[in-house]
Amino acid sequence: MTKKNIVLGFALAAACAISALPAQAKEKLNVLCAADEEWCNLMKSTFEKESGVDVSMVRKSSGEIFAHIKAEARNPKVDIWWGGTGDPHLQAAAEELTTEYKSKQIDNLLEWAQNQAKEGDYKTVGIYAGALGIGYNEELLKSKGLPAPKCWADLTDPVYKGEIQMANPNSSGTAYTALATVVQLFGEEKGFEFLAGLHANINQYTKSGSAPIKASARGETTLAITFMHDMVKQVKKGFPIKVVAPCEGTGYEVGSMSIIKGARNLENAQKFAEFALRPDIQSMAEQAKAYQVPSNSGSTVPEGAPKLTEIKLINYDFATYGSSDTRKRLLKRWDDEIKSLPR
Ligand code: S7P
Repeated sequence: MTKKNIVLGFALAAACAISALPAQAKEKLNVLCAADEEWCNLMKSTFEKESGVDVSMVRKSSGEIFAHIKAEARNPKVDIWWGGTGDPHLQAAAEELTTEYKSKQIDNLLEWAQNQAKEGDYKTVGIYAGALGIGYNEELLKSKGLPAPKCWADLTDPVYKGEIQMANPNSSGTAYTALATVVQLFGEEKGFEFLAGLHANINQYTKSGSAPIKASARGETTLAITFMHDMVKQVKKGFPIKVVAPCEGTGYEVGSMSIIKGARNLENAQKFAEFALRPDIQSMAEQAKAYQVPSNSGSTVPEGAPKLTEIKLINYDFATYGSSDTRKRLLKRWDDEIKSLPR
């Protein structure tokens, strides 16, 4: 055997040995996302490109995510919960389902986002805000000869029988915000009387909070109760949707993010949390047609986002309505006294 052949033989053996080694495992992150699918996907692809981390992202509604992480609490597979209304994030914090993480950017966040973090002992943080409203398809409303609603109270008028859609507050954070809003506006007894009147006019309780305004845009329901920014999305798409800020005042959400207690990919979850709070990343929301108000004071507010300072907002009590006891009790009462009523 020549010297050249021996060298070649060694090189070949080394190459075989290297190819037999297991491929370096890719860094991973498991995210549950409660914002609209388009925004979830943009966050996933941008983070993957920037970090090289392999992201598995699943979209679910806020109440469903809460139930998911609670069911998995002993053996969590999710690392971070991004988006969705703040109340179930606060409930998760109180039930120790999520873990403390104080972002380096906390001082750059607007007051409502910092308050959310303080309220949840830094086991959650605000990432955006948006107000609840009434939306309707102007063409459909006109063709049916229906009056334009201005107030929550209008929605119990029998002229709207079968014309209104909202989500189920058990699965949807949007609909829980609606439930908590009317209870805060009218008091619990009167709030439930209103919900019973509203129920008589509901054509469907959907699973996802933004589904009713999408249905209204398609002409499948005349009116919808959703966040106003979800209505703006349909307006921007060219649908004849009218956005109404109810005359009595309305509730709002502090969309939040929480790292799951026992996250297997904790470092990557923290990396994602910092990424999601950055102004350049929050300013990308408009690309995904998301019109919430971002939480970082340096972020650009999307063109057309409902101006929270111009809407009559209630002083939404996040501590009470995000607490385990109140959320569980109100949902049970809604199931027992409203959902079961005939329509
Ligand atoms: O579409 C965006 C948005 O309205 O969806 C979130 C919502 O909680 C998720 O939908 P569900 O009502 O189905 O839970 C909001 O946080 C967000 O603004």
